[in-house]
Amino acid sequence: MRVLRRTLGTLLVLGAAVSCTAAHGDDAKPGGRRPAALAPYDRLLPAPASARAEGAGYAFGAGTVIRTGAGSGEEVRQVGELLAEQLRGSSGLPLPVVDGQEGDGIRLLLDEGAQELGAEGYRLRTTASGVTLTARTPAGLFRGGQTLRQLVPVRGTGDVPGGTVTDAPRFAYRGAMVDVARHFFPVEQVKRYVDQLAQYKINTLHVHLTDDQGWRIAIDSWPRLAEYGGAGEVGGGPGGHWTKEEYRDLVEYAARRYVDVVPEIDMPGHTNAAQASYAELNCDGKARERYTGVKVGFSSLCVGSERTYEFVDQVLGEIAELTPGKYLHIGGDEAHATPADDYADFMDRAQAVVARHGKTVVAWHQLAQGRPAPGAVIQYWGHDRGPAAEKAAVVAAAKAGHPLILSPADRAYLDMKYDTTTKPGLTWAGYVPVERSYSWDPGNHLAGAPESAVLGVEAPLWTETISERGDWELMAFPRVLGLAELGWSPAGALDWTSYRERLAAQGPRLDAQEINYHRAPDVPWS
Ligand code: TNX
Repeated sequence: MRVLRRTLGTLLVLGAAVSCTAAHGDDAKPGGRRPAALAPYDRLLPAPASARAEGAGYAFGAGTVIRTGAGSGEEVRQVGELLAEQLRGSSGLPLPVVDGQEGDGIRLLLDEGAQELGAEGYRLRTTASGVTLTARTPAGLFRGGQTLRQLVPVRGTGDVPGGTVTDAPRFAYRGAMVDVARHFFPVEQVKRYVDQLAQYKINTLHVHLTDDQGWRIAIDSWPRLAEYGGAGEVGGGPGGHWTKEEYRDLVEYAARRYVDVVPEIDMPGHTNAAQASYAELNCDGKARERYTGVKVGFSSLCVGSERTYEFVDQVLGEIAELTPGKYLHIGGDEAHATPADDYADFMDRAQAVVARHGKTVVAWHQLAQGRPAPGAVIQYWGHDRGPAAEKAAVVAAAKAGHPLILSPADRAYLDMKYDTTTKPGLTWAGYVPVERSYSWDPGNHLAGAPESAVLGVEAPLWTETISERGDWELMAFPRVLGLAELGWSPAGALDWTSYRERLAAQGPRLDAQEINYHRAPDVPWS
């Protein structure tokens, strides 16, 4: 990847310089200048590693077909079908998917020898005869297809301008998290989010499936978890849970979009819903009441009881069985009701269970103050004013070889209010306007942690104050697009002045998709 970055760097101006066509007109409007319309290759979001407009364009219209190479296999065909479906939605064109590369149109070409493109990179070349997408993997073709969607008109048909994009991600892990425990949401809503995210090249969906207020996934060996522990939520609503069928369907839906689902079972704290479902999970043998408030840190599994570890093993076993991806998130945050020694002992055993089920542990950064197992991934959710000791432990873990996922709460937390006027949301990490959520570099954010330890970024959406889709989207959009760019684009492309104009250019696309986004005053929406 580094080699590619260097190669691409010499090939062309990186994103920051790409917006050279953006004249900064002075026709002022509140909150910013109105940007002149950006040319298509200048407004891509996330900014690609390199993009150059040149030569004649391709007329995307009634005659356009999508060509998947004969013999390139079923998966490429599926990528072609999905791209066709997406482009039909905006253009109304028929866009048949056909075999064979000969002829005009949109061509999907698998080139396994294109090492420089890596696991998700692609090249997109537009000439008068069509658009050719080349990648080493089907995932790369899918990512390139999402770029193409930004080069065609938001609605209808028109020219794709001539040019070349050569692109690959800076970080392997580009995630978003949803908390379906504080408020329950059906799988359909999560699928909608997957579509919204995948178009900006996010490749991981972390689902926070359990917490004090609800257990949202069916577990065959412990059925009351979902049946009883899932039947409630913050504020006293009915809650709900996903069946295994629904969960598998979500995993497959996401996989078709090259989005990996990472399930989280939060332990040993945040477990009241489980402790309400089964008396035997409590040290005093008494089932807890279900909880509909928003406090944290009051619950704990019974660390000294062997029954607890049977529970952990059976639950994680069933979750591992539902998970094709390699990561399993075991929480580990805010276990204030678990003494520190017990916490470390519990996490040792929970991590061993994950390994036994063939998965790699992800945990919130409190694990760094316990004993992270070799290879365990640490998810940092601290903030600028957070305790130095916590940061030091995370930095030490990074230096010892633990990969980091960065979700700094005062930048990446989508449940923080934008400003004083935001209705939903919390403020414990401060207000997070769009500029603040974008303006940091994951490569050097945590002083002392080497960039090589950074696996990527993730934007969590906690739902204590969010119970419907409109608020979910309002909090996520547009900030999650900035996180997508921080995860994908080269460091040299990260620039607020350029970004805000490219973000503004996404407005009509978000409108067309009926996404309820925050019209942030720091962005010059047209
Ligand atoms: C902290 S982030 C939590 C969550 C809350 C969130 C609200 C983390 C690992 N723990 O339990 O929902 O703050 O912003």
